[in-house]
Amino acid sequence: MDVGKSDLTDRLFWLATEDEIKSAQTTDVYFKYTVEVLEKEGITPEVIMQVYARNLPYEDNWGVVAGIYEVAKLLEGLPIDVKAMEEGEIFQCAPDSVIYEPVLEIRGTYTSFAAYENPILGLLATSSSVSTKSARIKSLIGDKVAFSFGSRRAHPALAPTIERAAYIGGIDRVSNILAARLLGKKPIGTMPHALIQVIGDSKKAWKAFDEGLEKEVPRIALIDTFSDEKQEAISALALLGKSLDGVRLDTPKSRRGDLRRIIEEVRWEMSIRGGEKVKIFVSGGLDEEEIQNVVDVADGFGVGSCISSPPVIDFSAKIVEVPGSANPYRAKRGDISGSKQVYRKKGTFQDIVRLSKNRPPKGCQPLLTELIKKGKIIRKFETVDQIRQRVLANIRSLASDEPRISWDVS
Ligand code: PCP
Repeated sequence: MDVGKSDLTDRLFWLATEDEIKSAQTTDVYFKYTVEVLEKEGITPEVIMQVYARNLPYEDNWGVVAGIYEVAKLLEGLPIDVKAMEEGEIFQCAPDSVIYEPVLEIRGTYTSFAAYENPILGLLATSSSVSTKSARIKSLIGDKVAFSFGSRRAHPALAPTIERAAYIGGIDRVSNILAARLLGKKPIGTMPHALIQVIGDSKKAWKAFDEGLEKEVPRIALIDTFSDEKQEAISALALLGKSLDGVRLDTPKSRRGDLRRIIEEVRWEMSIRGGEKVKIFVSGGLDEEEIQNVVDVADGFGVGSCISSPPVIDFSAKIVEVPGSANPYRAKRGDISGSKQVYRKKGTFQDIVRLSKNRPPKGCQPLLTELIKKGKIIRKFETVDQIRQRVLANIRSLASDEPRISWDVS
């Protein structure tokens, strides 16, 4: 019986290399079977495949698609044409309808890209799930700040992907050093409990932090390690005075009680002592609900697992058309045939889905545009800041413009 391997010899971690990803070695074996059978049968038609999510793990029916640029690099060089939404675009689902919004479309000989279905979906699901959760959090907090602290909750190889997706989804700053470097940003951090535990005294730790680090590092004192947040906040203010930029409450669940009231106490006690400008950051197991509960009394949020291990957006990749064949429309049960385009009425989130070959509706713009032509990437990638600004603008508009999908076959 195959007892499997205890460890690896050609690499340190159980991770795919870039070359293995690029050559679709991470695919599922049934795609290998499929290509083998089709090639032996000489059945190698051109097909149109579309990638879409039939539903979202949220009440709201909108998501932020991300990972498109990585998919472009994955597919570059294959003899295919690809259309896609822009990185960071808002896409919609209609869970009570058969319609969906494709975020990507591939056209080419099926056997030439069949094996890539896995990595395409993996790249889109990972980044879109993080970007969508990040956008939801940012839409909750408005102009307040949210920091991504969650890279520690995922495999370290994914840190750059996760933090990029969080940033373009609207999160203000990331804590992961490598990810921040690749983003061209400065990482954000406060202080861990370990610093205070090793020194053994909160005040000594805050003082050492203030005296030991360059001035650009924000002086945000962690105030929940050994004693009550209110007392520690008063002590931190008394000790650091004007150099105290903020305090962070990471109150453990066993002491949390009413986090909102604790924050208000800290706000009151610091403000009556001249610390009204000291920011209050909260962290520790934050999710949308807990952020919602304290969004008006806290100034900033450190969010980890909620961003780095979000509910997954379940993208599917399905053949919707075999153009030029006797029966081109062959959607599987539960789906609808034909290459579709998503048209968005300018300045709104009113979308119309139509067959790509049908005439576009007036006053709308198509969301699926050319990404790859004959294997060559023809889209100019935007910077992460350009993408993020567009997502933030969309988040603001979504607050007032109810997104809607309609479809017709005209
Ligand atoms: C880290 C940091 C934040 C946590 C992670 C954010 O704390 O202080 O509180 O991640 P989360 O949103 O998933 O909780 P930990 O490393 O968990 O250390 P501790 O258990 O002392 O909070």
